[in-house]
Amino acid sequence: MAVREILKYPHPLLKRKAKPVVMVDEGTRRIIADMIETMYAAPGIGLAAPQIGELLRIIVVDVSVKEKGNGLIVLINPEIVYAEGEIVYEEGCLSVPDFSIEVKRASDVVVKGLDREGLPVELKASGLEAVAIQHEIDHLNGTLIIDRVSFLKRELYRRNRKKLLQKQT
Ligand code: QAP
Ligand code: CO
Repeated sequence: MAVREILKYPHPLLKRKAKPVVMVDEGTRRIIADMIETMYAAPGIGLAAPQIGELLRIIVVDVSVKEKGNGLIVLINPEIVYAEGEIVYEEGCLSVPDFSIEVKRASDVVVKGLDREGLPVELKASGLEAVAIQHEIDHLNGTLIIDRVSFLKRELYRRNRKKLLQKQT
């Protein structure tokens, strides 16, 4: 396992639609192991494969505060099959540092996909966990929270990040 570099906005890969995993094999499990390690190292509560440069439909989520690994969700080819309710949460993203925005999403979801063995799974999530799953599925479709603000605000953020990066080097 390895902590991988997290791609940051405006990296072009983050805008692309990730491809479904056709076979869950050792390579897939290796990517998942790296995603988990990278998420905990950050630390973050969710990560999508494109954030580490893998254009595949895989997400990991762990919103549990203590007992690392206890609330871990790994989903391959995740699909929301049922959604209800509303929740507004101030979201951040490891790929969009120093930015947050209130997003309205479903408060309760049922999501299906494959587990690390390639077996079908279906799970229910609510609250923060439901928010995290929807946020990570957005990544698989090339959508970031920064895409939810106006063009002008996005350009301002981009310009400030560029300046900051130049100062660091
Ligand atoms: C996605 O986000 C998410 O800007 C996961 O300086 C967000 O783990 C799911 C993070 C909101 C549910 C609700 C962001 C850490 C972590 C930052 C994250 C930062 C440090 C974000
Ligand atoms: Co994110």
